[in-house]
Amino acid sequence: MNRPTASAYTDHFAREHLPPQELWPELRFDLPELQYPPRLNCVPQLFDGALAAGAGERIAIRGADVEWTYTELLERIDRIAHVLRGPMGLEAGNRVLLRGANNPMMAACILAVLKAGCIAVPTMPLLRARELGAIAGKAAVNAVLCADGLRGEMEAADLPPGAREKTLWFGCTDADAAGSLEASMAAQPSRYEAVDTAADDVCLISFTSGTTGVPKGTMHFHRDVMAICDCFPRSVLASQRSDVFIGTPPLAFTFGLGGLLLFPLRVGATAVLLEKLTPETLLQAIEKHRATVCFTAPTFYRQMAPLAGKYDLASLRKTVSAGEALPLATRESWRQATGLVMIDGIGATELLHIFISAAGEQVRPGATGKPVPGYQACILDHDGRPVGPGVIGRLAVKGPTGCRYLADERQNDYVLDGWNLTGDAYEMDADGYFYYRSRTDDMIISAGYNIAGPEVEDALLRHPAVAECGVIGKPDEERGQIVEAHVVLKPDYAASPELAAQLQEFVKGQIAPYKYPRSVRFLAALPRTETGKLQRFKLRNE
Ligand code: 3UK
Repeated sequence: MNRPTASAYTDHFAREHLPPQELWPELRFDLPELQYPPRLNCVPQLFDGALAAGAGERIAIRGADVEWTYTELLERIDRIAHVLRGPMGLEAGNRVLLRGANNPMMAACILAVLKAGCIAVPTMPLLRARELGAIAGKAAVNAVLCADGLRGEMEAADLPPGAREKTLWFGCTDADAAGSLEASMAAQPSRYEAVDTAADDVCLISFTSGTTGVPKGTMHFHRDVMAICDCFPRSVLASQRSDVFIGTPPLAFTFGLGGLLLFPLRVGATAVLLEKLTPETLLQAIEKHRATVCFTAPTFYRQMAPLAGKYDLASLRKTVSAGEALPLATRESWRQATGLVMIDGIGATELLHIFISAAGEQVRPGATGKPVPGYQACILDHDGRPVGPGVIGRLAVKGPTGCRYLADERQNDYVLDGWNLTGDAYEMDADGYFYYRSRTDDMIISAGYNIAGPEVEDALLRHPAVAECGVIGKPDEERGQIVEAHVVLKPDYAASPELAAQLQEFVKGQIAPYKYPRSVRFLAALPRTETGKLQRFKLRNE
């Protein structure tokens, strides 16, 4: 399966910029459902199941003010594909930068790019011109499809030659405006035959949300898109046609792309795509759309828990938390508020989606779970040797998807002996459950003790005054590092040295006293990425 098949592309940029094969992780296709044919375009494949089962008239996507059936979504995708390969003049293998919030048109654009044999480069709505320019340059994009409302930063970004002329805008208030995608679509046929791509033709270049450093582009094949749909959602989530998916992660983040678009389509379910959700409006939307499956980050669940009682959430069956470690305190408050056992799952842009998780009776509180069927995981020590239960080490994973950076030296750091090293410090128990401890780089070493920041955070989160917190190691002459807590208080509490002392005492009562935060700082908000990740380096650099 590792040997490339004949590409459908005439523009060979992607294959030419894959890392050399010997630097790839080992790819494993250990389940019957992972045996894909050598030629595969993921878009018709995604729709196949739904349409064969007569789902054409079922609702595929709902936005704030539109709803499309499967047939209507397909027609949009096909018209956009014609625009790309017709009037825009793109060739197979070209890269298309996509920029939009979570809404039905953004979804249709992404799928159209893949169906047309081009490569999608989705970007997050909050990115600025400089960041967009860096991504556009690195992926050498040939064209742009951008939401009209996000025009400003896009127009200010540097683009490779030719891409500016091949830019179309969607969602313009005046549908006949110059450069309107919808206007171009109207003049195109409603049926498009998918380009017959190789299963291992690159279809997606996803840039890591990265909490530090220059963004890395991860390259994924048509086959990989199918593989993520056939792993986690099948075995752990057990999604079905009657499901209504909702949540917050951007479609430009693979957590959102899978959870809010690919997974629902694969089973003929409904995807609800909404922009600018807050904990309160997400709860409202769950009630309104009778959502059954929710995807969001731990902090969202933590903020939704105290509000949940105000809404009718009876439709909700499964809630998935990913992107960051799920504190046990958050798992518990969510359970108390809703009766639901949270599905925690660790995923990574490099592996496209979730690879360790557990649901229902399989959940072991405090653990992320076990490898999702199709994936294997183990813990490696400093020298790359596997360690047994009870020892903290480096998480190593392999399965049908894996890391292939676009022209990036850091490929050497992510792959070791065929394993993907995610950069997380984990520990396994005797039953094969995996426990997150911290990011490898974030382990705090204080006076010779190893302290995992998230454990201290979990303790602090149990105090009634604490809304959110981030714990880091602060350089200290005597101890090397000391534990420092950055705390956001709930609205009714005021920062004071007394409260700081109370929090310190509180932590000492919850976990081994040497782990308590010797320094406590109060902040109005924590620095986070658009994907909901705490930016610890910003706390460290303050
Ligand atoms: C951290 C977690 C503990 C972990 C992602 C689901 O987050 C995603 O991708 P990114 O590339 O970040 C990967 C890193 O995030 N992480 C994610 N989930 C968990 N840590 N518990 C978790 N449940 O450090 C990992 O290495 O932004 C998540 C699906 C797709 C994704 N891309």
